[in-house]
Amino acid sequence: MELSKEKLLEMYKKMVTVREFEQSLSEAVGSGTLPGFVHLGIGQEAVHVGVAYALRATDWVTSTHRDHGMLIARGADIKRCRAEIFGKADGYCKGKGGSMHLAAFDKNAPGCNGILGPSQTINNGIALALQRRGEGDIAVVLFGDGAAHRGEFHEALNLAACWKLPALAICVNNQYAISVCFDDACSIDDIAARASGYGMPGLVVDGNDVMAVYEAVTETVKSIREGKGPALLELKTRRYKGHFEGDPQSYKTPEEIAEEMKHDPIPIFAKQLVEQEITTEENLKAIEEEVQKELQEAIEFTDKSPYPSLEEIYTDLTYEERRAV
Ligand SMILES: Cc1ncc(C[n+]2csc(CCOP(=O)(O)OP(=O)(O)O)c2C)c(N)n1
Ligand SMILES: [Mg+2]
Repeated sequence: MELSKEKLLEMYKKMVTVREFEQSLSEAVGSGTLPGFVHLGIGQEAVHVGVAYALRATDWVTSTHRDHGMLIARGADIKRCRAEIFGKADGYCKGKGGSMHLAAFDKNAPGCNGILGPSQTINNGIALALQRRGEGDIAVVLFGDGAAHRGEFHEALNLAACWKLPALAICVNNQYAISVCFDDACSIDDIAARASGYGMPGLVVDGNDVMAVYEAVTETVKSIREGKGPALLELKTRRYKGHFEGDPQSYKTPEEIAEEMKHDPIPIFAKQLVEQEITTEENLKAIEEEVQKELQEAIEFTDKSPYPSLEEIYTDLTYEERRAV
């Protein structure tokens, strides 16, 4: 592992933060304090953290309904993320975006997206702007295996390839689109194979191994920054919770769920860190306790924050206003 010890432990802390943040949302849905649809990324932390740490602060990331973790991994304030998801005035979007449209412009993260597909074409727009600026920054989009079957996927890859945009498309293949299993919805094994149809590199990566994700994204980004054009990565992972919080996943067998849990990215990374003598189990425990403290602060911050006033309905409607939030 060529990253410094501090960076590696920071990555571990981020993975645990994302997990615990999402877990606390699950509990809030269960107790009835968080209404509405929430899609949790529990099980996909290696994707969020591996991608985030391979990028630089001036790059951009757009994402999906399951990507609170992407923003947190990128450094977004968990207090403002949680407040946003609860519809509170101190949230990143003043409580008007919610879980599915959580955005953190201070982290070049223009948002999760509740509609499948458009983030891929939106990402091309960002990539075009970055290409014109000419500072070597890139635009990254995350989308699911289900979204990879929509028209926008093909349109976006084709245009990005024709214009050699500095764009990285990342398919987070968790094997399900709601209750539809990947094998029933796709005639090939890997979404990454579609890259050749657009004349760009396509790579399959173990999305449960944070270092594998980090390394693959780092290498790919290097080539994109050199002006070699866009690329497609497919990160194979699993989601441990249902499609939305409350979905009992009756479309998965208990054996399948047990098998998924064997590839939990957090214990995998913890084992790597201890076996390579980067840290000790006690240190990892201390990090986990720190996360619990920070999460508690985010919960208190959210509880104290008011709901937005009615007049707020008419503000932040233009792009310029949204950017200023
Ligand atoms: C255009 C559009 N069609 C349908 C939906 C309803 N929908 C929400 S999530 C989802 C499945 C998404 O699957 P995938 O892309 O694999 O992402 P995952 O939920 O697995 O992260 C669907 C069909 C939607 N949000 N937008
Ligand atoms: Mg999926």
